[in-house]
Amino acid sequence: MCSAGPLSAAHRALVLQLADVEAIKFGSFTLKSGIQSPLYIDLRVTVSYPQLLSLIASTLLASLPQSVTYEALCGVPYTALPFATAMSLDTKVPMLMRRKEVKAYGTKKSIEGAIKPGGVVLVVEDLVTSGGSVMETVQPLRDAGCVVTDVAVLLDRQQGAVERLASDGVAVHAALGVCQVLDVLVEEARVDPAVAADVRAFLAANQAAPVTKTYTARAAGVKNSVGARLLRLMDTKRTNLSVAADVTTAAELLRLAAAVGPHIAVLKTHADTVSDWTDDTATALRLLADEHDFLLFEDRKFADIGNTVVAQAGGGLHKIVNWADIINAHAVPGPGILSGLRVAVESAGRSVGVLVLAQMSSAGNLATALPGYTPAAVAMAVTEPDLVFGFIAMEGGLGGEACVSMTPGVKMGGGGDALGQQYATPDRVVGTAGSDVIIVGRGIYKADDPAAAAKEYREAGWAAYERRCRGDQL
Ligand code: S5P
Repeated sequence: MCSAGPLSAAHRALVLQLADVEAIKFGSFTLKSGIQSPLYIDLRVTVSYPQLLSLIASTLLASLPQSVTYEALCGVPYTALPFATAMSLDTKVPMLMRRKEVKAYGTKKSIEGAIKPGGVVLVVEDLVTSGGSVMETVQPLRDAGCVVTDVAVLLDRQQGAVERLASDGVAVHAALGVCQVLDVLVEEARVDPAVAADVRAFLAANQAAPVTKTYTARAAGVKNSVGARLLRLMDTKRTNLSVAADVTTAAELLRLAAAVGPHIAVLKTHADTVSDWTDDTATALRLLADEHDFLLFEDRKFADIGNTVVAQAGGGLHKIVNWADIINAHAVPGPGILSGLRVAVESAGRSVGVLVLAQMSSAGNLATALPGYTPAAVAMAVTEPDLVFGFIAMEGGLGGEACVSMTPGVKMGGGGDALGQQYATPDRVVGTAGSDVIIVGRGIYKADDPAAAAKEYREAGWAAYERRCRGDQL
């Protein structure tokens, strides 16, 4: 992993300047995955240092082999946008720009700029770990008709991105590898050799192991019995589809559940949108769940203090923990919410699993926008593995392979709605972002034939999972 050649003077100067502005730090940091890392790299700060930006641009350009030619540059948002801009100003090569949030109105374009179909685009990225974020820019460029075969990267964490992007037909040209950075900082007495050794050991032990294992292989490590059952059920039934049954009457709900039942692993309900909900609705849903072998997930999104959620989960009109297999909770109230849900679950005397909302799909949501939110939510969740088995999240891998990621905002063709929903395709969610379960609402229940639509989503989600297991696309 740490084999790399000696660096030029410009590369060495770049390393020292990155350390000067604290873009590279040593200590103990909680990563988004919940893992403690002795190394923290945050290159966003570079935007405030124009001299450094221009050194980054010239070093990125100098690190490209002569054979790499391109007609446009496209930075991966956001950190690499100024890098691509500086490279464009240096070379006079035009830029394209990818939107992170696709507009729900107007043109719905995800790539802005003067796109030339068949034009070769060089993607620019600040940091690669698994390569997932690079593919989130490569894929829309390819969808728009551009040819993308190369990415210029400032820093490679050397945790597997090169191999994985190669399997997607993208060659990585990194100006710096993390091991070279460590070498320079030790030689210049900026970092203690013992700290550098720690970081090397950490990197070796944490090779971005994209969860390429099968669901069943992961089930044994899942302490919550519902989570383990879900993983096994998905492999047995060959489906990673959850239908969001957002209908408004009990009759519609039961009709939809019966129609999609053979294709799904999970039926997700919003009981409080059903105008005529009774205990009989829950009983009928349970019968259908048992008949077709799927789990019931009541998406109540608890968000209150422990004492209140005990009553909300156990009582009221819906008595959720009496019939749901899966419930979910926001992390905002702190660990007390999990303690409250535990009380409600234990008094119901049934097996129930909890998902923590670590990220959301809606534009501008604070869970995704605030840098520390997702790691804090993951850290809270992983302390109670017998109760919490995973996350509502836009990506997989949060909390490690013993956690399940379920992702809403899924629709063939992507796009969004007028109220902030942002969609990704099943392939992107399971294949590129590494999530485990796709949650599809309107794409299925609004279709003319919901059963046929469910079959189509099931096949797309499953094909992406099979490719992921083979390591074809990550
Ligand atoms: O961040 C989220 C979390 C959830 S659970 N974004 C979401 O859209 N959801 C739910 O997923 C939402 O409440 C709805 O039930 C479903 C998405 O429905 P669709 O019609 O947009 O596919």
